[in-house]
Order: sequence, then structure tokens, then C-alpha cells
Amino acid sequence: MKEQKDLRRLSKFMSLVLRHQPQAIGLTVDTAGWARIDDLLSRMASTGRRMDRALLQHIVDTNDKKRFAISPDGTMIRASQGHSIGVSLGLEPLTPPDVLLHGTAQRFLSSILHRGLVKGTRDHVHLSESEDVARSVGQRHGAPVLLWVDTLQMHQDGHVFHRSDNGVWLTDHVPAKHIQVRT
Ligand code: HQG
Repeated sequence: MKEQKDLRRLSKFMSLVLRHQPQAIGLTVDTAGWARIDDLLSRMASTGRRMDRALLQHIVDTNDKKRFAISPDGTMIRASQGHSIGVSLGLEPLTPPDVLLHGTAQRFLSSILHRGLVKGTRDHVHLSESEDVARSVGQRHGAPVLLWVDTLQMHQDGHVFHRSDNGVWLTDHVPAKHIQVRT
């Protein structure tokens, strides 16, 4: 059995190719973000990352944020969110909770309060229902700050929201007027 750190490394590589750089291993990802599992396994093997179907299933099942989804017929896999390759996930628009959170870093604050939350290189702005999750997301970039987003008002203003299969809320842009900083 592989060690925990090897599994984490494989999982991170899967995130990289399924979200950002399928071309790095010549992987074909369709417009909804799905790749064939046998293609992914053989292309990962050709870069020295040997993994069988059972190990892939284990990584998907035990992933802390449930980052990957497998198609009902078991042949395809995709990342549930986090993409930068221009995917259309095919999710239904949903009414969000009245408030959602975004964790960011202190150093981005003045720009965010000026321009709002922008997608940057990703396909969506990511929002969370949980304060703990938002804080840990913010921590990846530096000293964390939590932003409260008035999603009730945004929804009333016509902004569209989707919820990924692993519970992350996705939207296109959060105007600064809907953001409150709370420390
Ligand atoms: C910031 C993780 C300056 C934004 C999480 C963030 C998430 C601005 C950074 C997913 C800005 C982008 C995505 C503006 C936004 N000026 N900075 N106007 N607007 N930013 O990593 O949301 O663990 O691309 O606040 O759970 O941090 O990988 O986005 O700090 O769902 O599965 O620009 O990644 O998922 O950083 O994280 P990112 P994110 P995983």
C-alpha cells in the first residue's frame, strides 16, 4: 500500500491535470471537464505515476474535500470545481443561502474592495458555506481575512449561482458593494 504522502501527491497531480493542465500529459478533457479514467491512468503511468483503478477509486473516496467525481457508468472522472480550462460543468442555477463566505489574504483586500471578487485565472469565483473552510482557503495565500458576501442581494440583482458536487458555490463576479470584511 502506498503511503499517505504518495497518495496526496497523486491526488494533487490529478487536480493539476483535471483542472488546469490536461495538455501536460496529453489528456483529453471534454467541455464539461470529464476525462476517460483509462486514458488518465495510462497517461499518468507514462509519466512514472503508476496507479490502478482501485487506487484511483481510493483517492477519490478518501479525498478530504471530495474534489473528484466519477461518472455513473464508472468510466469518466472530473474535478468538481477549481478549473481554469474553461469548463461548463452543466450544473443547474441555484438560489444561494442569504450569505456566503470567501476566505482571502490580507494583502488582496484593498484590490478586492475596489474591484470586487474576480475569477482571476479560474473559471469561477469560489464561495463557501463554512467559516472554517473559508479561513483555510484564505490561509493558502497569507494572513487570512474572511469576507461575508450578501448573496441574497446578489441573487435578487440577477447574479447566477451554481453549487459544485462537493458543495462549493460558484459565481462569475462579486461586486465590492456586496462584500463585508469581518475580522
Ligand atoms: C483573490 C480551493 C486581488 C482571491 C478552495 C484569492 C477554493 C483577488 C485569489 C478554490 C481579487 C485567487 C479556489 C481582486 C479575488 N484583487 N485578489 N479583485 N479577487 N482575489 O486559489 O478562491 O482546495 O485562484 O480572494 O477550496 O482562493 O484546491 O482562488 O485569494 O474552492 O480544492 O485571488 O481552491 O479548492 O486564488 O480558491 P485562487 P481561491 P481546493
